[in-house]
Amino acid sequence: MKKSLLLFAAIGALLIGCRPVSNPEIRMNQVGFGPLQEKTATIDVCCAEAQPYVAFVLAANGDTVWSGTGSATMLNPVSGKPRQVIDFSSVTEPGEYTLHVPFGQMNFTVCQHPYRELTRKALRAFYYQRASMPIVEPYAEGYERKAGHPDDHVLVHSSAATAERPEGTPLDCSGGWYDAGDYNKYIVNSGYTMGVWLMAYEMNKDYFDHLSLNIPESEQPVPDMLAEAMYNIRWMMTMQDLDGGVYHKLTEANFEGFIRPDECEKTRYVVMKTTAAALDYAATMALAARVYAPYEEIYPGFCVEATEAALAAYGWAMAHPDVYYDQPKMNELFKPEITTGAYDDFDVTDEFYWAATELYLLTGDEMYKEEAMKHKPATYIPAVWGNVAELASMEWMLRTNDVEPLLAHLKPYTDEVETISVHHSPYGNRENDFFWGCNSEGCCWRGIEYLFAYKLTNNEQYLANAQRCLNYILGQNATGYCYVTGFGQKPVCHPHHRLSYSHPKGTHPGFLAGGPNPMRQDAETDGVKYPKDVPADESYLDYQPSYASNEVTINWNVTLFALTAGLDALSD
Ligand code: G3I
Ligand code: 9MR
Repeated sequence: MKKSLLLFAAIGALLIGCRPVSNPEIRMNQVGFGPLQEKTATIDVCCAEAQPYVAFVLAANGDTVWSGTGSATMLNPVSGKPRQVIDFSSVTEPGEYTLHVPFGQMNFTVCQHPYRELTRKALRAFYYQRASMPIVEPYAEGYERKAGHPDDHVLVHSSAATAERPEGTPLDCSGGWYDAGDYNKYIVNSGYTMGVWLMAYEMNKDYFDHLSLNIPESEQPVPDMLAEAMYNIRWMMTMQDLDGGVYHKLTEANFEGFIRPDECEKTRYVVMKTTAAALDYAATMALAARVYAPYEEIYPGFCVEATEAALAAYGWAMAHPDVYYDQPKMNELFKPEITTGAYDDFDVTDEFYWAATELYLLTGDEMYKEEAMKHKPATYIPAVWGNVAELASMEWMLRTNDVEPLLAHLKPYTDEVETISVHHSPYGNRENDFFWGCNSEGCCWRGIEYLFAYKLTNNEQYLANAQRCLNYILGQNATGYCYVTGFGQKPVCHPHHRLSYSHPKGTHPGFLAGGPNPMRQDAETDGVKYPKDVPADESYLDYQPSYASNEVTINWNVTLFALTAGLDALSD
């Protein structure tokens, strides 16, 4: 009985393609390589003194198409583990291959568009995240579910009460995407996500104009990715108060359990207006008013409405330049207590810079240019939800070509690839590369920076490094995981994602997991157990409770597809 159960479990696991293959010695991009793309893999070797290992590549018909050796042994600068890099870039014919090394083997694919399906799935992930509507076939592609969180009767929290909208006033704030593994909707993170989203669109318009996502709006004469984004932008618009201020978030008082959206019954609130929310909102609306201008017929009146919304929000922020979201402090003053995601940010200089930049580009009003320059940061800082300066800097770079600060920022990482990187990547060579959400905020974002540098300079070295960042995400990394659900031979199977956990079909495809995080906040507060003494770059658990290393979010997924789409667009 036991044996047959085991057999069934094994067959079931194989059928759903979610059985991690234990192959610790070989780490490589498990999704595929373009014909002319650099192709490398990383192998573990016995010791620092190991001589280059012998390796060869077999084609599907058994022919040896490449043979050679690994590099000199290098010690991983984070863990100290001895590794070698194998370079088999000369395999250029599309096909299925196997890389053989002394202690193992691993299959890989060479094809013309290795990242098209990945890009499509990473974008479709947002369709799955839609609140307030059912996910139906033929768009669900196997992941149908009932609507949840109508959000048409959200209450004004005491922290957000005004004379016109006193505490408990019901508002209709339906639609939008769930933020992450939780079911709440946060303006700061949505704003950042829309910024990266629309910037990705602007940089690859032709590509996205032709990318079909199979969503309910696919028949409309508007690019699918803009239609998907509009679902969230419309929700964001409902979050503006009558005075121009914007609620920080729409949330339950405390996180839901791991139940389906349609089972959720907690009261939802709009909470406290903040400067960061107003500015991220203003930037998003100004950017959207510009990007959606050609689609006036499909979205009548949208651009005027978005422009007015942006101006009003910016005006509010100028009048309230330092209202920060401090959840513990807020909870001392207002009830019910709110314990969900904070997205707290106590420096809004960068938000002023981004919003003023977008308002200037939309209106041409010099006042906003002055405002932008007043808030421009002195140093170069990668863009994350809590620091959006680079989103503005990218807009300026596109117009002035002043790319030097970006190149200077990238230089040390570029140098590391050739000198110390056991994963042949400009990411993952430093202890501080690893933190909550680092797969996106560290690795994918750096890949996007390289792509951007390539666009502005045409220097192929930057393109190669963008690709290397993606290789890291897709398996050439310290854990050997392909960090995107539904992809790779060692995929992420158990993300911290209520939608996936509560769905009969389980893990939804196309989501990027947060990644190794040595701070392990989930261990402290929720008793998540990590193996003892794991190095920073392996501090990751494919384990549903591990929200600090294995959650999925909209802001991370947008960087995934911005990177894969940018690379895929070049494969045509
Ligand atoms: O950015 C620094 C980095 O420069 C530094 O090297 C590193 C190590 O100290 O820390 C980094 O900061 C981390 C930051 O995430 C990175 O964005 C913080 O330690 C870490 O506490 C912070 O975590 C945030 C987390 O909420 C806790 O506040 C995540 O960014 C953020 O994505 C996450 O957001 C949650 C929402 O609140 C609720 N919904 C799910 C979502 C994802 O987990
Ligand atoms: O599920 C929550 C996740 O979305 C957040 O990122 C994370 C940090 O705020 O919190 C998760 O919720 C956990 C809560 O913080 C503590 N108790 C367990 C919850 C679910 O595992």
